Amino acid sequence: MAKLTLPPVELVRSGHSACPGCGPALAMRYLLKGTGERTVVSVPASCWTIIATGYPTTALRLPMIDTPIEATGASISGLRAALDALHMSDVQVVGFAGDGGTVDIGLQSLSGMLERRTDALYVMYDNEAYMNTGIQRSGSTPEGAWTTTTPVEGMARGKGEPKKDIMGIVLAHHPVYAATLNVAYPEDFLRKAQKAASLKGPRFFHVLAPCPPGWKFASDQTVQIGRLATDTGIFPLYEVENGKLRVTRKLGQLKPVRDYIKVQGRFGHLTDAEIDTVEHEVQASWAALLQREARP
Ligand SMILES: Cc1ncc(C[n+]2csc(CCOP(=O)(O)OP(=O)(O)O)c2C)c(N)n1
Ligand SMILES: [Mg+2]
Repeated sequence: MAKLTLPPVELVRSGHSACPGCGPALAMRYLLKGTGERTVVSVPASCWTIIATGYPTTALRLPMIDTPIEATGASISGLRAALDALHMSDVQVVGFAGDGGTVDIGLQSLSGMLERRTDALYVMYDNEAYMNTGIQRSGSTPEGAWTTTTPVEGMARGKGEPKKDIMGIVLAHHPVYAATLNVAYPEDFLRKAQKAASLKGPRFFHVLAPCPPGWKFASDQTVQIGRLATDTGIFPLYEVENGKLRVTRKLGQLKPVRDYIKVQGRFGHLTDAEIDTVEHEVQASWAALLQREARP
């Protein structure tokens, strides 16, 4: 991967109220370095509303609107129309929503924005649960994970359903550009943010953003765990431009998923046999991804 120097501009102020080691805080920071100062951000109810809007202050150095949780897609369509009417088509419109606000509550609104071909970038930062309200499971929580609504006690063994394939859903709408990003790989992150900012039309990011209190790991491990998510094949990094998929972090040999699972308290109850099942599933989906990349 080419080494880029991250632009020094900081559009996220220090002193905000994110937890130590917050993956979503890094996601916003890297994103805005890529989209630049002429950006408007729509943030629905999520951890990021708490991080950004301790009234009367704000953690962002640019305009932000606080959106109902289900309406991010609609709000960025409206912002785009309003800015175009004001002849401000150069302004980047960004929706910055959590996984719950995207794959569950805001899915219809996201679908509408993609289908209308809104010229905007929708970013889903995935901390894999409804974290702001107390670690409830979302459609994006991985199978087997402990959350407060998928407990581990008696017969209960964490979440019983697989993670929703949001990239598959988004790609069915044929966006001009969609990519997976990881806060643990900032150079890849920045390149994709800059690329998205250079394009017109509906664009989508799925960003892995580890959460120390929700995933139950020490706050100095965010980057280490983020890297393992990609290097084990659990969260591969790729981009799809006009239908053509390209893996942006090539991996010769996948690291064992055990290395990722064993360092997080939310998976502490998983047996060796259950981890082996995850390993097989990850290997199959990695092989399918490489096959898809090889298609002309
Ligand atoms: C319609 C509606 N239902 C529920 C809520 C309460 N609520 C506020 S933030 C939040 C959690 C959102 O989870 P996610 O989108 O994953 O963002 P995170 O908190 O993890 O950053 C919920 C359920 C709400 N604001 N509006
Ligand atoms: Mg979340």
